[in-house]
Amino acid sequence: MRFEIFTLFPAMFEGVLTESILKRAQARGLLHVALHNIRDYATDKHQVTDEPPYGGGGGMLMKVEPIVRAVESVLGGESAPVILTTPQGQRFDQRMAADFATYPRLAILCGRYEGVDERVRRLVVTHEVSLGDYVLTGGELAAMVMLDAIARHLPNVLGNADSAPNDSHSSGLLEGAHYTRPPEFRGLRVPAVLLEGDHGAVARWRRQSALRRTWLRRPDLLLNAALSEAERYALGQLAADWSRGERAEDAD
Ligand code: 6GU
Repeated sequence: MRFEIFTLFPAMFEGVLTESILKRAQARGLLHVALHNIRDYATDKHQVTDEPPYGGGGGMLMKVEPIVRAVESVLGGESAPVILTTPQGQRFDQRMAADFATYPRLAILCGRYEGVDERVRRLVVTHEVSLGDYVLTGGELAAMVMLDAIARHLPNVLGNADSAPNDSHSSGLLEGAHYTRPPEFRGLRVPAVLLEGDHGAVARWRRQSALRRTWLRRPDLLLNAALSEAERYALGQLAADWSRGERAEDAD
């Protein structure tokens, strides 16, 4: 998959792209990231990319011409989603990350200042995406978050082929508790079932742990999770224990 990132600050991406999983994915040819400096597409001799808004009001806006030139010359008429990062966009989530991962090519336009000239939206933007209800100084961090979350859905990017479907949110639930060696630390023991090698029992325990954790931390997710009858019953038991004062431990 190829990402075309349009930004005024390409150097911000360096660390993210040159370490760990994203570095390896690029080295293996699974992921290509091209950084395009919008300033290079400005037409005037001072390479101006921002201006105060018509009508006043303070702040600066990103100008329309450099952005449209940049996007049109890089995409060259090929159709690809062009995502504008903006706090006014649709909220980014795991489903959106998986959907975007199905495209061979994706452009991300990093908004800055008070935003972009409205004509940028009309002319080149296909999707507007926000990370959440807070304001960042610019869209670069948001673009890196999206790039990372999308890239880990690409085939072979993650080491273990089945780790993405088990992630928090992929199943509609949070992930449950995990343990590694040693079996006991400062009196805290790893649940016995995990040490006994019964894979079926381990899978049931994990699902139960995920359900419990989701119920405690993000009960809103349970409304849309695909649950079996037995799981709905188990949740009812959790709720009944809770109301009797037998509080389920979060870290089991
Ligand atoms: Cl995508 N951009 C900016 N500037 N702020 C944000 C955001 C995006 N998502 C949350 N806050």
